Amino acid sequence: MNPNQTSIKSGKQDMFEGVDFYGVDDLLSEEHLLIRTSIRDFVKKEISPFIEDWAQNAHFPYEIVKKFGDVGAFGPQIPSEYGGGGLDYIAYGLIMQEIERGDSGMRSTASVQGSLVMYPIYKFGSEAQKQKYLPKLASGEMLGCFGLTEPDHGSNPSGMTTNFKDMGDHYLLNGAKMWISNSPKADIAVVWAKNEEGRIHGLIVERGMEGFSTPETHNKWSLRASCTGELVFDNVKVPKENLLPGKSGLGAPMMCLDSARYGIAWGAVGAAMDCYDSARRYALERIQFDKPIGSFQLIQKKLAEMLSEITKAQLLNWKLGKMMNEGKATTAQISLAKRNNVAMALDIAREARQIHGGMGITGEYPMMRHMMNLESVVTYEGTHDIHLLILGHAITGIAAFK
Ligand code: TGC
Ligand code: FAD
Repeated sequence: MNPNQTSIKSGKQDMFEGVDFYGVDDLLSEEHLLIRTSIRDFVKKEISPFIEDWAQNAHFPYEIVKKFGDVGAFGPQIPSEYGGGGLDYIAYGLIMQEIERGDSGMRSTASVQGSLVMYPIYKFGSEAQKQKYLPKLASGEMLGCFGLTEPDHGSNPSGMTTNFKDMGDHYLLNGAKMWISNSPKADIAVVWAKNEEGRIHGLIVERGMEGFSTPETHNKWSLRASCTGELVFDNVKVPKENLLPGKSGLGAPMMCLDSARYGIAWGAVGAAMDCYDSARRYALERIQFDKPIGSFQLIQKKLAEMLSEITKAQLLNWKLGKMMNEGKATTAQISLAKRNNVAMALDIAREARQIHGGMGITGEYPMMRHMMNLESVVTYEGTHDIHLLILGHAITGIAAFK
């Protein structure tokens, strides 16, 4: 079945065909192109027809979790022996791009699971932890979340106060995390907390442990199809075998963030392409002053600038993906791409909305939803300004955070 013929977005066909002005596809392998096609088709069938309703109704479609597992969207970069896709970072990026073309909240669900839950268990977990959790997370049988941010410690996670004490046969965990994607529905949480010496460690906390709750955060104007909540730990007894043994210190969660921020750099290009695609079609269809509005220079300027920015971001992602595959990408290089591409996508969403005039504010078109989503994306995983400071640090050798 050709998804172009069947998928309906807000009562309209999802006609998206891709944006590739510079032949960036020539830089991709056959396998990359196949993976992209399969995820693009999945989005047209499983996300586009429903996303406006989910977002308007602030509904997280829990059934998408199993579907993401089936299509290989969870942990594509994790080795296949643990249920992951065993794919490279360019494939991972393409998957995030296509899912975020559908919706940033849907990409959040997938990237948290792959980069912030499966990755730390794979990288820092014991063999028993990997066997216990990774295959179920990969298949979508289990959903996870990642708890770093606290009410009083967002950009400055090293100040966290969530803590655990060694009680001999178990750890006792206390504290709270805030703004946690997937938390209200998650089966497990990878939680970052300080031990009695103030050293940060990762712990796997399971739903059902006494004293552990996950209240939902309501009234968001952004990422409305994704669920967000808190993690509250009130004397939670965590078995000792749930501590991630492989790495401690802030560097451990920061390594997870490198992987997730990389996925966001690709995802943002997906959102930008969706807005550009919609604007280009509308500009050719909408008649004012007896002509398609696409014939006016000011509209052409907007479209030309959008295409220029998308093309630059695609090339940036491809090169960053090569460096990720070689294990050479630095945190600052990832920051540059995350910061640039999310800001670019937000600008394009706003310009594309203008091209649609009044129609642009309705759910008939995707720009307002992308725009509101991107307000979260520009803030989470390090704000726009924090990434600027990470770059400033790399340029000067001087950290200006404090
Ligand atoms: P700083 O002094 O720079 O570093 C402390 C220690 O951490 C090490 N480190 C890294 N190690 C490996 N990889 C990295 N990327 C690392 N970054 C830092 C560093 O070497 C040092 O180690 P050591 O051994 O010397 O102690 O740290 P700082 O306290 O000054 O803070 C700076 C920094 C960069 C952490 C902060 O500016 C920052 O990035 N803040 C942003 C916080 C953030 O991004 N939070 C994200 C929460 S998760 C989330 O948003 C998920 S949304 C998911 C979704 O829905 O898609
Ligand atoms: P603050 O840190 O309070 O920042 C407020 C403002 O001050 C920002 O503009 C910031 O740039 C600026 N600022 C802060 N420090 C400096 C400085 N040194 N110099 C200059 N300016 C500065 N976290 C998780 O752990 N897991 C998740 O799954 C997760 N999901 C999220 C989902 C959503 C929808 C949202 C909105 C957030 C999520 N987060 C998650 C949290 C996110 O990572 C934080 O919101 C983000 O890191 C910023 O922290 P903050 O909101 O506390 O803002």
